[in-house]
Amino acid sequence: SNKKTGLLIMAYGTPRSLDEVESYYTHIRRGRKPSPEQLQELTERYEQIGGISPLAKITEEQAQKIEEEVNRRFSDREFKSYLGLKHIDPFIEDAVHQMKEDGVEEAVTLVLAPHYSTFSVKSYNGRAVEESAKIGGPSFVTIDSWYDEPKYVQYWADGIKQTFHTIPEDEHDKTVVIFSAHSLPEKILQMGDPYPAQLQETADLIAEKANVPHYTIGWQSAGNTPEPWIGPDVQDLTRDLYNEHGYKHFIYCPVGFVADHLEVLYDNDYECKVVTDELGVNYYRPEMPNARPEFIDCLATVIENALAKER
Ligand code: FEC
Repeated sequence: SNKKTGLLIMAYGTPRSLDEVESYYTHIRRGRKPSPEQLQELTERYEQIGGISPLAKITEEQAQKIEEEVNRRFSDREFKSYLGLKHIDPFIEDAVHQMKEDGVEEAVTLVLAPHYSTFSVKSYNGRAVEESAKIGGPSFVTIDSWYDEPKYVQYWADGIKQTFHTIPEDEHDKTVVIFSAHSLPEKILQMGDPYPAQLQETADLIAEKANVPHYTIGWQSAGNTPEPWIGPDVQDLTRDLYNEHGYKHFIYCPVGFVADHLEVLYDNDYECKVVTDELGVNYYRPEMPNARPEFIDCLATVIENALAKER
């Protein structure tokens, strides 16, 4: 019979309603409750993007569709997906318990973020492996990163090409693409974290494929802590690029993320647009991958490659 294989699909997680914002935020802050002002500020950001209800659905849809697609591709395995979230239930640990209950002995881990960092992917995979060791759960084939998967590169290259079609040809040279990912505390640099170099490589690959004349990388959504975070921040970068080069068109590609969530709908579509409006230049942001078929195909390929390496 077919080999039962778990798919541990991990993502950041988002509150499902405004009532859950406080517990979610407390978890992100490693158990420290936010002040009423901080809570208010985050709640207002969610309200600004029209509330939060659709965001959680995207991750669920991604997991469901990945499961369907890998089941189409393998005749000797039967895959079942388990959603494991970093900051809200079902937590990563819950998913590991469910797999054990279901008798899953082998599973593949996939984090819905392309770049590896000790702050992101390492902690997702680490939590899964640790919990499994504690309870005698499944053994894992862990995927560390997929930032250079050709289908991911193609996805963004296509989005950028489509965007360029909406810009007059003689202004392509007045157009810049900003590739970004979530900022992290600067101390990761001293730890030799591969995260910044991986973002640069994603940008180089996409820019080459889409024939982008001008591009650069930037960082977004930095936390509100006293320690320094990796820069330049995308908002400052927008101003600097305008001042130095006089670009008229700014295309934002938040390639460190894969869904329409707060960090994109607010930090790009609202905050960066405030700056482009102020400068009198045009704002563009290609569509996020979400559960689009091309992206599901991309992630199924990432899983297929990881399992092929194990053989
Ligand atoms: O739409 C949503 O509801 C969730 C959007 C969301 C995504 C996301 C992705 C990443 N984060 C990463 C690191 C950090 C670090 C801190 C931090 C704080 C927040 C806060 C919110 C938030 N993050 Fe997030 N992140 C998202 C949302 N993140 C809300 C708290 C308020 C704020 O600071 O804005 C700082 C924690 C601390 O204070 O100690 C560090 C990384 C990613 C990308 C990789 C991944 O998706 O896992 C890295 C989406």
